[in-house]
Amino acid sequence: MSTAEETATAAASGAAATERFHHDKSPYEAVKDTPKERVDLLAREVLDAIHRTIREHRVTYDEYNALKAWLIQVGQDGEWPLFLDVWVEHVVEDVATAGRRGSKGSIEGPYYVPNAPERGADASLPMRDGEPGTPLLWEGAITSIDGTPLAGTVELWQADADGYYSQFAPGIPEWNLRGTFTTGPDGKFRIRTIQPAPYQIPTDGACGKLIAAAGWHAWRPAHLHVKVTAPGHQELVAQLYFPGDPHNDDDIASAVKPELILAPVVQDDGTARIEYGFELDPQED
Ligand code: MBD
Ligand code: FE
Repeated sequence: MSTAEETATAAASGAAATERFHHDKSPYEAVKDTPKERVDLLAREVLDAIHRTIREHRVTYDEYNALKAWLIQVGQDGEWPLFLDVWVEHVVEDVATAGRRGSKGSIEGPYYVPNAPERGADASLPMRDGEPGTPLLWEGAITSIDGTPLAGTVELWQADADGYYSQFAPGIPEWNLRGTFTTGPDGKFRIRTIQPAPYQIPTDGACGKLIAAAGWHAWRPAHLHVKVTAPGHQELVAQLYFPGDPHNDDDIASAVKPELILAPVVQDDGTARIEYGFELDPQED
């Protein structure tokens, strides 16, 4: 990639997302005691589903070879995190949170980075001078499902008004529009940021190739990502959306739920004010 023009490319954001995933603790650690029987069952059922599709639709050698080339390209472009989080994670999230009584969650996606700068309970997200976009003022609180306020953290990350995430697109300051807000015993937070724009996943890589070949679209509605924690409570990962977004009903990542749509009120100074809090489920054990 030319540093002179600093173009956002699928391969560059894919490489960053893949590297980020490998920086977390080994994903194998948590499943190291999985019995062979379960691995056998899951692997066999997935393969059976592929075999069934091939037989039912008489998949040809040309199609098989195109698939093989495409799967190789997904890896070369670093787009496995993108592919899996867009087309698979929402079902994993549904299953994982089915028993929750508190706030609804949604998928994390490929662009979370831990340890974003600490901002306190009442502050702005880190942003550039004159960061484009409608100013947002967001007030809320972290509580337990019985209403008890919780001292905890809200990590917030979002795309800018052009749909780009810091750390994954070039030319954006590190930690731009990423922050950690820590609440006191009253659980309350007040965050200033800007309204993100609808977001198109990269179209110039392997995922974009699938989207074009299938006649799909690449859009996600505008969204704010959050990860909320408090001692003794289950971590909540969610995304919040804006009413009237044309892609709330056809998010490519299938990650919108009605409970996650905000109700902003535009004030005289043009700031959109939102109230939205989080109810966390107590830890299970
Ligand atoms: C995103 O910004 C996102 O949130 C998801 C889930 C997938 C791709 C890009
Ligand atoms: Fe996102």
